[in-house]
Amino acid sequence: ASLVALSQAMPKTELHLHIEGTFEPEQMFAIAQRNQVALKYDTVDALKEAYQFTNLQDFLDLYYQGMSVLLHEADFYDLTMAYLEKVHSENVVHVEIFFDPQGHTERGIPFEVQITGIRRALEDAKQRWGMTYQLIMSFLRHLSEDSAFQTLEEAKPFLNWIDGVGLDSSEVGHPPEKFANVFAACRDLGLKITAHAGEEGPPEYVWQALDLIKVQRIDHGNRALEDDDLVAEIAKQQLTLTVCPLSNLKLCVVNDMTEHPIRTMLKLGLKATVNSDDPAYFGGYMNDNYQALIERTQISKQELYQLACNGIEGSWMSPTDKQKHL
Ligand code: ES4
Ligand code: ZN
Repeated sequence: ASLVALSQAMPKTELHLHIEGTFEPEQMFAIAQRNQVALKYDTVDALKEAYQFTNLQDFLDLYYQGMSVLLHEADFYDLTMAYLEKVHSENVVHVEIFFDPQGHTERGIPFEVQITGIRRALEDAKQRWGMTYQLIMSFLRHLSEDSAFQTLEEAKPFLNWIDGVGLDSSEVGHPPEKFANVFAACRDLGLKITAHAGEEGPPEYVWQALDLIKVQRIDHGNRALEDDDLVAEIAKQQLTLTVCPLSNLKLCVVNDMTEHPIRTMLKLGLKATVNSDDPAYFGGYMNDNYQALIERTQISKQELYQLACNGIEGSWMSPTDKQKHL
């Protein structure tokens, strides 16, 4: 069979996925209409034409605009269910989903509305298909640590539903050290910890994620490769990197897919995985990310298998779920 067919057939995990980044333009217009809110673009095509980014911030500006039409529990349910149906069809058996509570509470949408809708879809997918999941709330790093603490307070009634905490949004100028105290509080509550690091930010930010945030994995991590000691430390700790090939291309973290460092990461002994990040904005879901690597790099069958295995091993699923999927 072709490598593409093989990659499509493999059972896969998604460990780096922002649920608000799965908002397809068609669904965005439908929900905007039923909520009677206006979008800045007149048509689906006009919106899609705006999806040309030169850096992370270009994208984030549109991402926050898009999510602003989400008002009700049913909106969060519909968004999440559309994503889960899509990746179920791609043989994704386990998902770890980020949501950005502050992107919604700042607009007056209660934490409870968000998490109830997202979780109901995840539970339905589990019932229907045996899909397993973890739910990760992410702090917006362009906001203050106080705002993150406030969000943690709002999350407390729902801690049974929250598996981990992440750190996302505009990286440069907002190093992990800014959030050292709130992540210490999260660790004390028994939450698992991850952070975006080394997407646009320097190796120093990845060091801070390790040493100050004490991450259990790293989201992206591309720029860690600039520092040999850092590579050695990530390998020593066996930290998983949740790498996002199409995201890296769209946000110009790499200039061309042929230059994507994911195979280098594997050769250096790093536990790289393939993920889609914000698939509605970056031109593809899980299988598209594998296909891009297959078509544009010299990736082997062995490496594809390694990436999928790293996804199972690096996931936060329970040992029982791991048994089930192996
Ligand atoms: C994100 Cl690609 C990426 N990087 C940082 N923060 C994000 N939030 C949503 N997608
Ligand atoms: Zn991300």
